[in-house]
This record gives sequence, C-alpha cells and structure tokens, in this order.
Amino acid sequence: MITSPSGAASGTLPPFQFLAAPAEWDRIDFISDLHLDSTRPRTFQVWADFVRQTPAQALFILGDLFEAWIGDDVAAQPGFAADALSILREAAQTRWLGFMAGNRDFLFGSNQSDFCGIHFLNDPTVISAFGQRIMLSHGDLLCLGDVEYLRFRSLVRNPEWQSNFLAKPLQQRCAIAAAMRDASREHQRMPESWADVDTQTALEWLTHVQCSALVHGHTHRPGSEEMAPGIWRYVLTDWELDGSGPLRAQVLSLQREGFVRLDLPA
Ligand SMILES: [Mn+2]
Repeated sequence: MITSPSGAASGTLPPFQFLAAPAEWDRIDFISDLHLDSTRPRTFQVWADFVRQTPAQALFILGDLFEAWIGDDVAAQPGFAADALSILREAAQTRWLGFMAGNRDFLFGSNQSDFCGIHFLNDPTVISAFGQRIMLSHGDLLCLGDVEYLRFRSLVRNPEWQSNFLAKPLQQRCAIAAAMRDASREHQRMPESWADVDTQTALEWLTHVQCSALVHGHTHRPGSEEMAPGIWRYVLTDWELDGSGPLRAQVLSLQREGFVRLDLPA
C-alpha cells in the first residue's frame, strides 16, 4: 500500500489521508458497525470466521467494530476484548487491515502506535483502487444535523480529554461509558430518526479530492444511491445475528468489476 501524507485542511475541509491499492490486489472488503461485545456471541463468531476466510487482500473496518472500547488495557486480561484482538492480530499477518474509528471505539489502539499490525486510518481517507477514487468515512462527521452529538464528538476526540479518561481506573471508565450509552439509548432506538449524511457537504469533500464514490457506515441505513451524476454513495449495514430483529451481516466488496454486497450466512 502506497501512502502519501495527509492533505492540509483548507477552510471547512477535513485533512484527508490518501492510499493507493497495489496492482496485485483484486478485492477490498469494507465492514462497519458490528458493535461487537461479549453479549453477542453469534455476531462475533460470524465476524471472526469472515475475517479469517475472506479472500480479499485488504479489509477496511470503518468504525464501530466494538460496542464500546474504554482503553487498550481491557484486552490485557482474558475475555472478549483479548479474543477480538487476537483475531485482528492474526488477520493483519495475512492481509492489509485498516481500522477507522467510529463513535463507539475511538479509543481503540490509542495507547499503542503499532497495534498488532493494524493500519489506523484518518477519517476521511481516500483510496485509489481499480481505476476509481473512493472516499471512506465512518460517517458521523458528515451527519451535520446531529449538532449535540458533534459537540460531544469534538470533546471526546480531544487528546487531553482522552488522556484524562484513560488515566482513570478501569471500573470508573466502565461506569462513564455505561452512562454515555444510557444517554444515547433513546436516540439509538429509532435509527430512522437519526441524522443522515449531509449531501451537499459530502459532495464538496468528494469533489475536492476527485472521488466518484463515498463508502460509510454509522447510520445503520444500508443502501446505494447516486448522489449526483456519476457520484455514488454506499452505506454499510450494521451487523445483528443475536437479537430478535432481522438478521444481517453484510460485507461491501470492491472488486475489479465494481462494488458488490455479500450477505454472510447467519
Ligand atoms: Mn457509529
């Protein structure tokens, strides 16, 4: 993977990271919003099997892999987090593995610069692959209607807030994370009422970096849409294989012929 330094922010544009897929790649997979935790063993298992078995040369995880991540030290003791980490570590040895932070797991890897060979991605990142330029984002940064959340986001993405939080004892961090989740539970219950990506801003970013596609998650409203002539957005699904609602576990795969959605067997 050829990497160039982040572009500087100009005006309201965020800094972009640029990647170029090596010529020998022919498949890149994208997933997000798995919200893995110890209470959802079937989702975890299907994810683990997928990560081990996908023939893709690269896997991009675009945020909210974990329901919550309160510090890398949780993986120091045996349990769910340690198991997840060992699967990621194993995967990073056989394929290019990229991780972009979501609103639930933005502290993942924050204590370590080289975390099991995972490549940490800027949000947004641009990848050139198979003759296309594609912008990747978790999506929360573009949901401009979610004013209250964006204020919260800029607080918790502040390095000083993060180092203060990470310095607290594990039990206290658990309690804070639980309180945060409770506060957003009502919000979470009705995904159809969540803010969506602001089309005009997304198009401005896409035009600036000359991309013809946007891939994002976060909204839990999967779909493919032509935002403007020749410019498409692909919204990833969240994963749910343990709950009572409709079961879903889908991978968006970019191959030489274009994007395809692959439903994993539940
Ligand atoms: Mn999210």
